[in-house]
Amino acid sequence: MTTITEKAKDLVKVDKRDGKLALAHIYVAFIALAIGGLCGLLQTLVRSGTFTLPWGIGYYQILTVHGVLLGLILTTYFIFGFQIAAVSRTAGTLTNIQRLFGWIGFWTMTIGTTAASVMVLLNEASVLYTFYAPLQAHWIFYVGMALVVVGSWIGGAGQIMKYIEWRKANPGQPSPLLTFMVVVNLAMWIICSLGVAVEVVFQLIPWSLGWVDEVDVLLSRTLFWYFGHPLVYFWLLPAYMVWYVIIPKIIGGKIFSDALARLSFMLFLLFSIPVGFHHQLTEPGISSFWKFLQVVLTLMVVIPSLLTAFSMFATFELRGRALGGKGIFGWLKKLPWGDARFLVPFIGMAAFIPAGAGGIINASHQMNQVVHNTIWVTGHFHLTVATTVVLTFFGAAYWLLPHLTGRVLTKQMNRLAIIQGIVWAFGMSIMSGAMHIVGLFGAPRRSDFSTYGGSEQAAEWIPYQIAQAVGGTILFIGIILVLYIVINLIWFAPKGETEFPISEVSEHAEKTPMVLENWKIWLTICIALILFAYTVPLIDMIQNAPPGSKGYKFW
Ligand code: HAS
Repeated sequence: MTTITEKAKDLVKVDKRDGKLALAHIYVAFIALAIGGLCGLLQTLVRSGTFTLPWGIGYYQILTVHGVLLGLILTTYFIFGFQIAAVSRTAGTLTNIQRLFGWIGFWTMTIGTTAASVMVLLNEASVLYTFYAPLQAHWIFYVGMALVVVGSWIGGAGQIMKYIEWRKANPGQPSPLLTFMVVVNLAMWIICSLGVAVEVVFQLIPWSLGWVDEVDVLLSRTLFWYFGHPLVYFWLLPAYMVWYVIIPKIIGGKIFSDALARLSFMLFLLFSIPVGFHHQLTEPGISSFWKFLQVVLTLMVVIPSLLTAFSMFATFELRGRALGGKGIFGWLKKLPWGDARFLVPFIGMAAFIPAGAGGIINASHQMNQVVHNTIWVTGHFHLTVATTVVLTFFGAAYWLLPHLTGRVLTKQMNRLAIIQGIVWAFGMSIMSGAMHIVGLFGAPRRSDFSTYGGSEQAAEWIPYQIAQAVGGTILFIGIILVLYIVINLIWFAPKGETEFPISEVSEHAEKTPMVLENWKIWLTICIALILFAYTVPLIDMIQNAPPGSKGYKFW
């Protein structure tokens, strides 16, 4: 009897109308993967020194397409698709108004994405994904990016409204864990994206339209990184949602601790925003005290990741031992290695161990002098976002897509997905490994192939750049494989029922204290920390502003 009830519970379906909204986002994400991934392959080929782009296409043009489509569009759209499905599955079907917000957000973001992408493709905005001033893009590019942010606010509001509705209907009870996590991620996103919105609307758009001649470069970068670092956690937290809530169910275990999961998310809300200066450690104009303070806060934001690592190890070990695993590592053998829904995200987790260590190196003020603006940093973010996060998203797509399309992942597709994960890990180890090593030899990031006037040092970098092209080519095979699986799951896989796995919390876990859901406390601390870390340096930057810069277009 219990089993039948359990089974029925497992097959709670996301409402079809919500599923359609989620799918619309996920389709755009995978289109971005196809185009952005192709540009990535071309970049590594160009940098190997053996390939020239045809038809006058510029290196920085494809680098911008790659960064914008993969770093900003693939991530944001997949996250929104996943979050909509997650809220609908755990807090209940969206109301018509909430869904309408979702659709308005989707179309606003999509109009913005199209406008920005067209300008990049026309070579009017080869400013890379950080769109650093004084490089100046066409104003339509900036308006497009602003629409993506505004659209995400509107779509996000729909998800938050569902959470508020749930809390009102269930006073005194902790909200469903997955919905709670979605709301933390959105709160962080909304607070941080205010920074980039101010930069784009008040600095970059008037400057690119010629209404003002000059831009304050330091201020614009500071506003960007106020947004840019929490942005990376906006990518990471949905991966953590999958690790905390979905993976335990897939392996047949339970969530180690609901309270610990919520605490770790709240710590991300507190510490992921007041840390942007760790991207500006080499910039003049910010005093070393404020840099030091933000470095300390950066090391605080490592703590919730360490909590997550602990929690995941505990979940795996408990399950492995329950299945009879003995000895120090015997439990590892008992995990379901043949299940792509587990293995692919697991590869992402394993990659996060060296990736996170690299992040701590970056954040350490002195060591940052060695790696800043070298291709080491590119190696770092290909391990974090392009492996840990993206492989978790792929692993999630292998059950989410068939759940939403009413199909099943066949044995053959599961096998192919496992091959895909292994191909990705192999290609990324070569590419990101070469980037890390040659970065330590001083090879710059954000740069086209050059022998730097026949310099001996630059000649030493070339073998590593060839290794990056080999790794990049293998990764591109990985992209073709994932796109093949995704197309199969959307249109061709056999019809059937696929579970949206949601784990239960372990019966040994402590009760979740309601203080973890007291937004007044957490938002107050969050805003206090931001004000503490940014007020004085921002006043200083504005009062003692260096001369502004005119716009440059080097392409
Ligand atoms: Fe970073 C630059 C510091 C995490 C992304 N980062 C970047 C850029 C990107 C990026 C895109 O302080 C480049 C921006 C640009 O274009 O200029 N980063 C950190 C730190 C962390 C960190 C301290 N970064 C991320 C994540 C990203 C990301 C996550 C994307 C998703 N990063 C920096 C700094 C820079 C930087 C400087 C500027 C560099 C410069 O000079 O320009 C931390 O959050 C990392 C903490 C993580 C850990 C790992 C915990 C491990 C876990 C896995 C457990 C595994 C299990 C599996 C359970 C401490 C949770 C079991 C495994 C078995 C093998 C059994």
